[in-house]
Amino acid sequence: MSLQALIFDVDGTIADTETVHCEAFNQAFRAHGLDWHWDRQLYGELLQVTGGKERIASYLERRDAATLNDPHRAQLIAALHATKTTLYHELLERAEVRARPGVRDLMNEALAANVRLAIASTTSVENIVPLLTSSFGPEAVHWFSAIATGDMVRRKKPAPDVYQAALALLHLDSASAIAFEDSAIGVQAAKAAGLYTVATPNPWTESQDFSGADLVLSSLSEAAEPLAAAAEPRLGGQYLGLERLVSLHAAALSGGARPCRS
Ligand code: XBP
Ligand code: MG
Repeated sequence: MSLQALIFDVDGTIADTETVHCEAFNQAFRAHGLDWHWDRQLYGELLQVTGGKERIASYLERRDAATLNDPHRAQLIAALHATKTTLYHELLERAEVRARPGVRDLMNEALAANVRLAIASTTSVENIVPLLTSSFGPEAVHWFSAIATGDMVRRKKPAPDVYQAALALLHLDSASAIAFEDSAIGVQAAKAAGLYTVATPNPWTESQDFSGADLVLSSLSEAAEPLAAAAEPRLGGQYLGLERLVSLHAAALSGGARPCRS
């Protein structure tokens, strides 16, 4: 079974967008006259809850469990999240959010080798398009054969739903694709979908448990920069690149990894 597609998580994997999301949440709270403030430590904890609305709901419950009975709770969460999403777009427009090291190189290699690109993200398409534009330019959204998002599926990560949706859109089974994730929750989702999974932790997630991933790297690294041998002893200081990925993926499959169809 040859490698047919690379499926990328978005937030934290393609670019460090969680810093921007966190700022957008805090600006939205202020815009609604709330004295809430998510500092770095609190947001790092709240990131264990995937989905912006679910994250706000989780915070509300932490503050006051009684709000669970508030009849206006859903309306408040929806209003806050809508404001946050608008502010997130404004922040993306004002400041270019650079892609993480090596992401663009690997995407270019894949496209040149007719390996398709896809996205499996908890966030929404309305957030993904401006992020791709900010990081890669307006043409980037056309690089992707499939974009599966949290609002398209019943269960968000760590459930496998969004990766299964991406595989279904690609008409592939899990043995033909590789997933790229930045968080332990995302690795759980990709592995539950049966995918070979490369983890590239970032400052928001580096303390999490990545033991479930097939490969853990500090970043995908630029093609010219060999990865530090310590990052992945099996690579022996080689940089990743598509060819190395294909051989690692094939070795994992021949080792008995069981594909599963979505
Ligand atoms: C990360 C998430 C998202 C973002 C916020 O998504 O969990 O909820 O933090 O975006 P990914 P929304 O799967 O790409 O890592 O507010 O639109 O949910
Ligand atoms: Mg992520």
